[in-house]
Amino acid sequence: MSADRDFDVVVIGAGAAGLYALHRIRGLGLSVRVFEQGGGVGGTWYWNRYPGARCDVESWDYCYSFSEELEQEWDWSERYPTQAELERYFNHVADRFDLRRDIEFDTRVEQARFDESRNRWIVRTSTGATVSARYLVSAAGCLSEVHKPRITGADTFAGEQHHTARWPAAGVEVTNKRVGVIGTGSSGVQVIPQLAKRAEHVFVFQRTAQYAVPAHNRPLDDETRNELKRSFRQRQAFKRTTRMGMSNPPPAVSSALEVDEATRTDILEASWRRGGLAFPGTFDDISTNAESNRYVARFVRDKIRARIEAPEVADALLDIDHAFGARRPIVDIDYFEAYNRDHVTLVDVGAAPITEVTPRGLRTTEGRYDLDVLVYATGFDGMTGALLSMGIRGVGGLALRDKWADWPSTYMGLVASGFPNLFMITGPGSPAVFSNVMLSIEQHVEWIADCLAHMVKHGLNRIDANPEAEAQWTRRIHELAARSVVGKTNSWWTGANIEGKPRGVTMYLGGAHNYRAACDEIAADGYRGFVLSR
Ligand code: NA7
Repeated sequence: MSADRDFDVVVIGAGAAGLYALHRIRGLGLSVRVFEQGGGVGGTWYWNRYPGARCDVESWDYCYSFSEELEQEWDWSERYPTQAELERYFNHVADRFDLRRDIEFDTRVEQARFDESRNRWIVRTSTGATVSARYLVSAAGCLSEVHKPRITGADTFAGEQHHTARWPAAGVEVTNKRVGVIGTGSSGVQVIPQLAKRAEHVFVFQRTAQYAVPAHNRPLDDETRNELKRSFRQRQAFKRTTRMGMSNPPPAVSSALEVDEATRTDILEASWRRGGLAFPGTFDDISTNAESNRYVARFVRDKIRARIEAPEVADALLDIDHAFGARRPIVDIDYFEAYNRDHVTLVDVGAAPITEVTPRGLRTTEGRYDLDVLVYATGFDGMTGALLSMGIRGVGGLALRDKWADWPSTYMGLVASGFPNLFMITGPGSPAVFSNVMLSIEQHVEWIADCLAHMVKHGLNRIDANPEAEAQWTRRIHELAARSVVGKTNSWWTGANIEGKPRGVTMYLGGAHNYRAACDEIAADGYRGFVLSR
């Protein structure tokens, strides 16, 4: 395969990671090409256009920190930014840093093969083009490969059907329609109350009951915005010292067990009033101490129960079979209240599974539901799905899919041995989604850019991971996961939602601050654990 064009670096994806990678790597004086399968920038925030779609990390944390000017000139309108606002933000970033001229939209990377004789990646795209690059940087995202379960008869449905992550830009008319929603993860929890505002009837097909924490969303006033701008540097510095990379205050006490019942309840009440993703960090030991976890889980259930009028509906919504935090916490806005409306029906498909989709609707083992619109809020093939969809082949023609058949091992989540010059941004083996992903993206991009600068400076052309260092790092990932409740149940966090996928937590759970320090140390130590050569 000969290349039509040659670049120093090809970046896959023009979401948050790809945009910053382009900006930063271009700043090194290297030639960069970005391929983006969507028609615009923003990644997750380009695709997830369903009603109610918004980030559940606060706007002041879910943004870049590399440019103080950018932060000072941009005004967030709410505590949690909507999809539309985030899409505007990423478009603003693309324009402000003049990024579009190096991005090819509507172009998917279909194959990438490492040419060992030249130490270059040969990349083939969906437009039929073949390009070569010294380095390939995957900014393909942790939650971008859509998961739509195979249900018998799915194609026979006569109404409209949409996945939340492929929602039409023109919207979907649900007024006076019977709508079915499969899935009650973060996407389902956001879309259901919105659909309920207009639909004639909403049937929610819930397989697994889940905890959720209230968002307490609010508009941001000028005073708050000015204060956020004033404290920019201080907050950025603080975030880098925390486990999750967010500017939430640290817990008042570390263990739920070190205080008496009344104090514990007061602390939980205060944290609940604040809401959002800070709640799982109310105490340090929620994810590692079963007793602390039980207290918190009971508190959350009681809070949720108080929001639901019908006891039998509350029972079904609270029939939760896992510890608090074992799955990705959900942040809700008016979700449970939706069930207090007569035209919203919860269908327990854990007890009576979906058997088929018919032209008229959906069948379970116990009932039939006539529908006009069917919504799949069924999530993603997380962490590795996008990377594995691309036909990546490394040294000796080894497919990444084969290397990762049993486990997606990497060194530091950055490079997988046998796949030289391929960097992953928030790849498996890094904190990735178990942290403020915007901050983790910046950390990876900056580390990668520094590494590229080092390679150029020293006339080096090839970087691979040492297999022994990779094996050791992978053991560390497993050890940390074994100590935590995180992932102690089926969900996308453990790959359990995808048939045939290896099971287990692939994220580094040791804290984003510790991970950052480890990456910096490795670089300072001459890229220990990596093999750099000409
Ligand atoms: P999630 O969290 O993976 O949720 C997917 C939902 O779809 C979940 O409730 C699943 O039930 C349900 N699902 C999937 N397949 C089926 C079938 N076959 N039958 C019934 N129900 C099914 O995806 P989201 O998009 O909501 O959120 C992903 C992340 O985005 C989120 O964690 C945040 O980080 C942002 P299950 O629980 O597997 O029984």
